[in-house]
Amino acid sequence: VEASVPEEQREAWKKHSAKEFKTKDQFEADVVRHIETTLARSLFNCDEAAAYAGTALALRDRLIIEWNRTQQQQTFADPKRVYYLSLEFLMGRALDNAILNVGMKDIAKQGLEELGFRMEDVISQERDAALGNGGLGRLAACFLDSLATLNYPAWGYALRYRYGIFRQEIVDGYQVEVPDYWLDFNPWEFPRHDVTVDVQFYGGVRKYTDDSGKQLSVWENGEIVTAVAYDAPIPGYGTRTTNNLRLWSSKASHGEFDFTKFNSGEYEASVADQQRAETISAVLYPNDSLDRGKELRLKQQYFWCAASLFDIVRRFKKSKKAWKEFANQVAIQLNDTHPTLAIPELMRILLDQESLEWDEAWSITQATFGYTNHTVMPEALEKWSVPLVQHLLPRHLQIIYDINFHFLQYVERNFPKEREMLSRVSIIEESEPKRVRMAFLAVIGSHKVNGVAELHSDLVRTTIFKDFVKIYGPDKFTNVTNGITPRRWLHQANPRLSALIASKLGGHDFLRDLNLLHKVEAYVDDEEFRKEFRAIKYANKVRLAKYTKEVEGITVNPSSLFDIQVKRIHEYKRQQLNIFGVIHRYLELKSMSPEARSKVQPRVSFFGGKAAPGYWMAKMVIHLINQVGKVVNADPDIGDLLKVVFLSDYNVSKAEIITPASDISEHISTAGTEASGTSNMKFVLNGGLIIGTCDGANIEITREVGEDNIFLFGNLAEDVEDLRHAHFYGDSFQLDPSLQRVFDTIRSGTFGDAGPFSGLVDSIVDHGDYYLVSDDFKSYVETQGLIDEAYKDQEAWLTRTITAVSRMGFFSSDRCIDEYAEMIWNVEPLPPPKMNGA
Ligand code: BZD
Repeated sequence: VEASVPEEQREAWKKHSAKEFKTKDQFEADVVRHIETTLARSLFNCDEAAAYAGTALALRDRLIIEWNRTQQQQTFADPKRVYYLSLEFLMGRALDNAILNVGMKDIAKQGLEELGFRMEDVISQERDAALGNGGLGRLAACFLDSLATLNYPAWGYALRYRYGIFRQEIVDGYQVEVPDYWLDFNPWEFPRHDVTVDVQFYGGVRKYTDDSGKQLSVWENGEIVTAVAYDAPIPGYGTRTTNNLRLWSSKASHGEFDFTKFNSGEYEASVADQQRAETISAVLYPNDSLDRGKELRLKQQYFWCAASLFDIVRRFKKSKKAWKEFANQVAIQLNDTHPTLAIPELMRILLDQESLEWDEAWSITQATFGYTNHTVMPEALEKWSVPLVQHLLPRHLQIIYDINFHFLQYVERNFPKEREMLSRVSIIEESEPKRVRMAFLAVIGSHKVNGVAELHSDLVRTTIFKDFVKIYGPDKFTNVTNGITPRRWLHQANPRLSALIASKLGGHDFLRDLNLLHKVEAYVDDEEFRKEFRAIKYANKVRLAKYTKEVEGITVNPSSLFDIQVKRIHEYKRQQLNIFGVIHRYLELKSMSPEARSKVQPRVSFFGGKAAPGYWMAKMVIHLINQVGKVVNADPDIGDLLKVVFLSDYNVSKAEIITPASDISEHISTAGTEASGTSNMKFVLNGGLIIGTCDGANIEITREVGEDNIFLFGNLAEDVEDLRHAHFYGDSFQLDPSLQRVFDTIRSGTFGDAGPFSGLVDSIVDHGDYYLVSDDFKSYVETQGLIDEAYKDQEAWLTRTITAVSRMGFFSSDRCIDEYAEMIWNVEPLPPPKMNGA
């Protein structure tokens, strides 16, 4: 029962109810009050860290007022809500974003100055919330920003990892993983010690007959772990809607210690229990492309699904609506297969606890869930061993088998002549041991399945889920091309460009309606506009050069062409193609006459990204980049003509410095492997061009910006299969001579001990070149040559970049969210809350 203040006493509350600061003076007062009282510091010992803390706490007060009102409003109106279940939210920093979204930038900047601090320095004190690996986690974060901005009643659900993705250090050119203690000080979260859920593991299933003679199952005698809610406010831009991101933290169900055990002398056992429980939400798994089938990962998934569903069902039940209304009140989106256990969990609740009949429970479940696929690569599709699921979640395994039974019966009835199809589409793979195919369960348990770019969604329909298209018809499968939030990726990361655009468009409306950018195209020949646009790009490059000097100790010339590839390190993303191209460039430069060299376009090749700790090949790619950098950067023949930089510990806040500084960024995956990519959109939006393959969203970027404003190369997805086949069965293949020379140079020890690099070279020469590096090398190098030439004509280059920016409106995550809302969730925005007296 919720406590509520009686009507007669509410006047006093209203009088004292928290007020948000509106003026610089009020802002300063709040900051100083927090520094003096919350932090117990003073003007004699206030460093930048304390200034950050004080500012964050002042902003947080303000967010929390709007957050409370939004939640009250939503409780009152009880609209259909969206629940975005993602094991990852790569949020980055919150302070700058909060200041911009509530429109307090000038006040905060001036206020901080009056208190003796520079806003940039204060902001950079914050640690990133790095609760994600890469694109999937960052997409979830962009979606939260759009959901709030568009006033959709929406919650994110995830885990509160004590350690986010590891910090990357480079030692002797190798990646070293260091723990990320991001929670040391986190003003953005609110522990809700009163919002807990007990989650069960292991145990057994008992069948019984109730009073009415109905057969029921109950899951019992398991081990209980408690989930505690931690909430983080998600402010929309230019609206009072402030949504909630709820993160679950695990703790022992009996609190700190089991006192029975403790008092009976089993001190160690009691502590061990506690630690075992806390382990569940301790670490984010750093693998972004390989399913390792670890028990703790499955525990994380269930813990989070069970706590979130309990919470969602609890909220629904408060409204006293009938169960048939559930899917009219609740839309749950599964971000990849990681939350797929939510499907059997909802079934368990409906069947075992609410005593619904199977058919009704199933139609509610299917109507509730939508599933987003992010990869078609087989090694990344989750499959859990049946014995493991049986042991950890015995009741869920039964339900999964029942779902499969009903599904296969349906298939059998409808496709009686296609008996081989049954084993192909079965949720249970008949391997040794048997495995649960989570992607199939997600498809079967959802009413819509979407890919994240057009090509990817086509591949989803024609490859991994081909049979399901036949079974369910094509309408169940759809596309929602990814997008990015222009608030963080333009306004925040590139404030000067945002201001320039605003000055021409008469305000910042384009940040809420990115299609308005098309009006920028009218200024493509405007000399004053061009001058400022060029100056902004240069300033952003100077900023990255300064950062590179300070952090990596490498001097780069900001007048060079800045070529950037930052993303997770993976063979399919082909950083190896890039670094082989760099080596080729180096060798070409070395063999040129001074006269020829003087005509060469100087270039800096930046790389950044983390490798999964157990992914040897990816780690060797990082090593090769660093070793090449050491040799090239110190070569007096080369000077500024070529520099190679590995930017360590790539993360969201670094992306905000890196993205606006590119001339060219690289999105060069083997065609058909990169589901969408989202950094490609960020780079173009910030006035950089792309070198890319016909893959993922590159294709739609080309459609939007025009073929003249992007540099495409390489083989097409439709040819990949034949090319792979040729590597294995064709006549012994001839390596392109320049790639051969690159390999010879690596093997000769030019970049240090060649041993570590043998796997990289061999995978291409001896092991079938799965990612088709050799097939695309020539076209890649030629295209880089075209880029050098094109860049020399600075005026034409500028025209291309401005044109491209003006055509990027489609890639706002606001557009995605509206598509999800309409096609998948069937939810409407709720007008933002009114404030006191407003
Ligand atoms: O998702 C990425 C895809 O590779 C990108 O092409 C796409 O743009 C984004 C967003 O749709 N996938 C991931 O980032 N995947 C993971 O991070 C991941 C994490 C855990 C387990 C499996 C995959």
